[in-house]
Amino acid sequence: MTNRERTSEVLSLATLQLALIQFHKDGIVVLKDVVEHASLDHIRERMMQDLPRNLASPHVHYNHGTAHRNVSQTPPLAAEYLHERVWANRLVVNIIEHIIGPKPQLSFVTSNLALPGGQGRQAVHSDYYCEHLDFPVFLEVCIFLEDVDNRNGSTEIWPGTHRGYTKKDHTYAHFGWIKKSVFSQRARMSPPAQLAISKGSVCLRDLRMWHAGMPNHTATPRIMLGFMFSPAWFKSEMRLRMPMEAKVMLEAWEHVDCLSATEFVENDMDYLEFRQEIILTQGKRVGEEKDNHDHGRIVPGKNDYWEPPGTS
Ligand SMILES: O=C(O)CCC(=O)C(=O)O
Repeated sequence: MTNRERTSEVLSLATLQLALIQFHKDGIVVLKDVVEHASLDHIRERMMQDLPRNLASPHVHYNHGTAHRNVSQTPPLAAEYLHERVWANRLVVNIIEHIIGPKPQLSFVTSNLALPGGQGRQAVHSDYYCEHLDFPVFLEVCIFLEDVDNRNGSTEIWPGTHRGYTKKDHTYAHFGWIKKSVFSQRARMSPPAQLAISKGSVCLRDLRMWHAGMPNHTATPRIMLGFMFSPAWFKSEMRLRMPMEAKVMLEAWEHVDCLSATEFVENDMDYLEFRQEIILTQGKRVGEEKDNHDHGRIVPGKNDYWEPPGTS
């Protein structure tokens, strides 16, 4: 990518082609240096202030067991924190539009904090836990608020696993942990990796792609924001909740649809207590088939992740 593309926020045809080929091949593409650090630091500072209250809440949500210390936290939703290059980066949206069509709908916002001192790691899983179509539908924009690599919990990714796998490959009915026999066979062909990703980069991934949260061996929390987009025609059943003061800003982002899946709240909104439900199915009764988010209680064991031959 060139600096000219970064400044104009328009991708050249050559970059767009490269990004799309990469995305369709691996299920993930990374755009380097497309968000200014000041915006990331602004959000990070607030999230670090919010962290003690999130951890103290009776509703705190740990992913894949409490001991691993991977916790979800709603990022600040007040208007001053809605930096466009984070929430609706035009370069990334340009790629998204060529994958799932114009004006993609935003219907889910979250973050994962890999906290220091965690034990173990996450199970290899796909976030698309239910039956799904055989082409890209939900895309997640992941933004780390700091440099990441294998020391501080860069996510383990399994390139190419967005294609060819379905719910039959999952261990449990309502969340997408992958069966040992299936990921072992895949690893022989194409093992996973933990990428080194610099601050300011944006990852775009197909929600079907397998991945896993990894331990943070440093003393500083690693924060990854996640924004889920889906095609306008799909009509996601998830609902965002945002303070009314954010509406003008979201309306101004005409390149994305941040409105049709959003309920605006008039009074003071405690965004930290807004813990969004993941619903990726369509037309089903809520609760019929969904990620029950009970990962906090089920701890991944040795059968839930891959280790290179000769380890342990
Ligand atoms: O925090 C991460 O790196 C990944 C988290 C994740 O995949 C999850 O909680 O489902």
